[in-house]
Amino acid sequence: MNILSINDERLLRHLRSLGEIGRDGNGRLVRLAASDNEKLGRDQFVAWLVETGLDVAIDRIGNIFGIWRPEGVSDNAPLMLGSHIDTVINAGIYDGCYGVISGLEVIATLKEAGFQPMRPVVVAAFTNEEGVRYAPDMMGSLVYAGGLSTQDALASIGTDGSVLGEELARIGYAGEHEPGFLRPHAYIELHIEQGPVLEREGILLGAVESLQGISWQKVTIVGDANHAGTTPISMRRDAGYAAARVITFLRDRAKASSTPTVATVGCIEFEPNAINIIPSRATFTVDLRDPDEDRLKQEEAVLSAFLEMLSQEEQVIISVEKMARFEPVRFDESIVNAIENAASVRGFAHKRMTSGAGHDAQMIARIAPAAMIFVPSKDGVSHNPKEYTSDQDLVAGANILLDVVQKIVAAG
Ligand code: HGY
Ligand code: MN
Ligand code: MN
Repeated sequence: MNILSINDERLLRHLRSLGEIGRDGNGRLVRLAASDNEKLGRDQFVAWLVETGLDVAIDRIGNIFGIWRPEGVSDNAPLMLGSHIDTVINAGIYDGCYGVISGLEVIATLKEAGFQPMRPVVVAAFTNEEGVRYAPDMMGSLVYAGGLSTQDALASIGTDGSVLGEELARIGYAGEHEPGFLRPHAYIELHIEQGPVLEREGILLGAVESLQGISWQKVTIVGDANHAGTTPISMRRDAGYAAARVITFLRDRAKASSTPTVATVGCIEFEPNAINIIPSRATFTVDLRDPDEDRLKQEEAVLSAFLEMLSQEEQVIISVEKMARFEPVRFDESIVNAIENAASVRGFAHKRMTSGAGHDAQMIARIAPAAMIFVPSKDGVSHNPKEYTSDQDLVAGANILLDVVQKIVAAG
């Protein structure tokens, strides 16, 4: 059977070249949603879409779509591929970009081979998947799936005080299409695993069948500023110390647990943030995740009870703001099967997995059958410039995406 393969050199060249776009003065890759740096990445992606002969559409939340509409099938619901090209701070070059570039590469390969799909094929780059500048994460795909109104999303205030809608307009990506304007027949996202499982088990492909629940909260603790030298410990209302107790409580609880629950405090700020003043205010984020919804709910309740106790004990005022909350998602069994079969045909070792990270697929799964394909991450590292996946694994993953796409669009 003649098995098509993607153009390895073009895939890797596009990936590397996008990885060089949006580096700051220290050489760190920082393409935060709707920033000038991200605009540069968006512009490059759109240029590649045009080069590939695709129609380009941008919706009101700035999601970018490259659409291949072969003659005679353009009215059928499209198969959608994609991911995101915004990054975290000091990012690697594969997170998100690999799925977008591979989706483009699969379409280019099929077009060059004269393949005749029974439906259009679209590659999407969703806005603000990372949620670093504007919460929640996976925002563009969440809006696309109807989980957040376009208006509310555009009104989001960033960590830098900017307004998302104004930023999208400023960088020229406030599109005119209504989010959701293309109802996908199915959605497939190729992504690096960003965890240690595949590498540790020596397996090349992950057929991702589910994705864990995510809870993001912002906690504010208010105490009293006072002199670091003259104030006896017994008289302190120390917001900084109280925050430290929360961080260690979360870590100790997750560490002691036999469940896959994870807890992370990624951002923290003290006020007035001076060496010789007891902090009057501590603001920090809590990221809780668990594949089981009931357990995740329980972890949220346990944290809330701990904060209640802490506010009494330390005589501080504690308030919590919900930033994002997504339940665990199960992906489409038939697509997961197709991924496993494609891996078997190519003789690639594969396993079913749950994703620890959030992805656009978990949002698009609300409006269409969806699933993901993972390839290994070296040392399980991601959200870090050391993020790395071998060229061989990158190409293998893109070829599996190509095989699954052909299977899905060959049928009516
Ligand atoms: O938070 C996440 O899991 C994703 O990287 N946005
Ligand atoms: Mn990602
Ligand atoms: Mn990420």
